Amino acid sequence: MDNKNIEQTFVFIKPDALKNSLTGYVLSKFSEFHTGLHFAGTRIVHVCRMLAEEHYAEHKGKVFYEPLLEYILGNLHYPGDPGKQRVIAIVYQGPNAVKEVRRIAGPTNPNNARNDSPGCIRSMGAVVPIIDDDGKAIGQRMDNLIHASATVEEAEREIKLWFRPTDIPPVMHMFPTEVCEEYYYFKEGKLFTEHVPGSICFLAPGNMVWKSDLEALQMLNKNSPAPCSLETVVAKYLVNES
Ligand code: IDP
Ligand code: MG
Repeated sequence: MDNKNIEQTFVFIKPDALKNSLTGYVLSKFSEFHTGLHFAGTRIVHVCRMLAEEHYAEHKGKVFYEPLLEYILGNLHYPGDPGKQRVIAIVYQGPNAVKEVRRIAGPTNPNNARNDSPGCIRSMGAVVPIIDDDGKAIGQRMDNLIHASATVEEAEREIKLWFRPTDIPPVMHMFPTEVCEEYYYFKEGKLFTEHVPGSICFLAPGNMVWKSDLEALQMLNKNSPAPCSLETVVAKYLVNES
């Protein structure tokens, strides 16, 4: 078998696609028959604000940031219906997975997608005006049906942000893992290695963890500069916990 350039990439099916019953269409476009890619992991995720903020950290401060979070949290497509507020998170694996998935997803802006790449998934999306309290249009939201990692580095960050190692079969792991030897607790943005009232234990001895997460936790615990935020490590362990 030709193992050249086997990659993993990260996709999630956004609330607008779920609302419009486009899940089957998306999965079909990415099927192994069409792309040569296979599933390495899937999770139904009721997205919490911490995860959404970490995922879209690069857009913080932009006019579309808050509407984007509301969109991904499912508040716009399933208002008042938390039981339906979810996305389908997927890891795809195979040759040139990142580029292949981006090609089929198409351009970020659905209008550009329709013009430049008819037939791509995002050509079925919508551009929606963002209206302020006075009814004035102050920007646009791009409801583009799916997320897809743009680079190999982004894919690694996002897979580790959304998935625990145990969500992916060990034979499909592409990033090093380790067994945790300590307890780690989280409360109000702070890390603890012993239980404090109101804290949540997110890792315990014997849990399998991404090696890079464990290294980050060890640095954060010593108050040394870490390669990622505490929330980046914690968010995936709290997915669907409450
Ligand atoms: P991508 O999803 O194609 O990688 P990014 O620039 O990473 O595009 O942006 C993440 C998401 O944020 C987009 O999918 C889209 O929903 C939203 N977004 C990005 N740029 C804009 C913009 O200029 N206006 C409104 N929404 C945007
Ligand atoms: Mg992106």
